[in-house]
Amino acid sequence: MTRLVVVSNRVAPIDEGKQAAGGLAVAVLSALKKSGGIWFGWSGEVVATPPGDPELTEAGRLTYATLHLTRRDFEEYYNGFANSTLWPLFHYRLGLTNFSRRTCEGYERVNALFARKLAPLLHSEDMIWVHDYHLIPMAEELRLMGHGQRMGFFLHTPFPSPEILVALPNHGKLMRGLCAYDVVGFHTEVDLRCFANYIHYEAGGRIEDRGPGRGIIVEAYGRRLLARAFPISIDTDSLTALAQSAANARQTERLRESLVGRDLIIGVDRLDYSKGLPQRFEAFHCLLETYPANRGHVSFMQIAPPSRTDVPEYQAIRKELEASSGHTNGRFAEFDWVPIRYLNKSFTRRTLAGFFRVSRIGLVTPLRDGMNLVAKEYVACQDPEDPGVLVLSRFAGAAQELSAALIVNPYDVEGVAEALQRGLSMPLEERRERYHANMEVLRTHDIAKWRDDFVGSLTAAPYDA
Ligand code: ADQ
Repeated sequence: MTRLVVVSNRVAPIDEGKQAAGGLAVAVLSALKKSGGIWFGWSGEVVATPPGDPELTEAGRLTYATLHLTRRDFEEYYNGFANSTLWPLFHYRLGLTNFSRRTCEGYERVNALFARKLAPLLHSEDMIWVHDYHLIPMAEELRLMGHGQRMGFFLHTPFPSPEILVALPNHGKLMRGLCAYDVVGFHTEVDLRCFANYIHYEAGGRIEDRGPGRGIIVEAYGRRLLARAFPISIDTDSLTALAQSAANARQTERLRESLVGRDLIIGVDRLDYSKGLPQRFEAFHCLLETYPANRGHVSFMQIAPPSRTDVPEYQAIRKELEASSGHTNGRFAEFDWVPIRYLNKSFTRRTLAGFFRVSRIGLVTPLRDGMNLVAKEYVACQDPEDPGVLVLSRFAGAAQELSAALIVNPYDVEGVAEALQRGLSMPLEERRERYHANMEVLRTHDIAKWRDDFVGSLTAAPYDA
């Protein structure tokens, strides 16, 4: 049987029992268990001397292969080109995009290193599935070494419009690398269109449309490949069951008691400038200013564990949010009510599921997001009898599917405040209708479908004329 080899910057926690394992880890693990295989990536450790062979850990039919990075590689590849160049650029934030040839070379060097360290572990019949913007050049590196296996790539971020992408000095080389795969997957049709436009207008390639939802065949840089939208999703049924079981858990009870009958608006995001948190805090401030009846009756809880703390832009946004929440709390708090509860920490999936269930509104307002799984998780965790309302940014990939949410423009702070007011006063019947419409989507498009669609497309490669 064909083995699957998954390559991602980080591998999921090897202890599968860990509740922190997210949707992606669950999907990849289930695919790997089905076919047996390898999960290859960075160990998360930074070391003084260049790494030797990957460390192998066996878990049934699955092998984890992890590699340490040197400080220089970590700075140039991870903090540098991946998170200070590609991440902001792919999220349409040209102003935050730093480019240097030094970090770009570091990125290419680590991709070549990953390919060299992976190569001895590969069999000729393997299928290789590479994840995310950190590792775009992997396939090209492997092909240069003579590997002819089927290789697929999935991009977890948005794919930017070509007008944005061409600001990257090495965009041509990066896109040539992307076309070394047999299958390239994006979250949405919008991302796919941006990619097709790049291929057509910038790379002078050919596009063949396979019909609605079936992707396009791309001919460019001397290669032929399938590019398609594969919207990632969640393990809907098990999350719904988890939320049900967490409905009366101790933490959920404690949260409910602390609210003393007030409504809760919840936000859960990695602390990242793409998530629109300053605008979101402002929108809540605006809600209290514009609709004073909410004062003392509605609280907003934002859970935002810090991420990428070595990158200066992430330190800056943290400071900004501390000031903003302090400002709103100073302006409106009463001796028995605090408007914003702002928490820089992580919770288990079960605790979050319980928190989602008691929240009247799930507020998900990224300025750009590939998909945004929190939006889907919030819906799946609701009580069908008394569901809350999802307020969702039009710039999250999830908005393409969850059209029964209240869709907002996160830059329009007053508009978001209006949507919050509408959500808070929405009649039960309308809440149920919207919930059922969104759940319909999540039941048919869950994480297993994402995995099967992608692996199925890769199995069908190559896409010869
Ligand atoms: P992220 O930018 O990390 O993912 P998201 O899709 O929302 O964003 O996934 C975050 C995950 O972490 C969710 O499962 C969420 O429940 C969990 N999480 C967040 N805060 C947490 C906390 N405090 N405690 C515990 N768990 C927490 C990237 C892209 C997205 C894309 C995903 C998957 O940026 O656009 O949807 O990958 O492809």
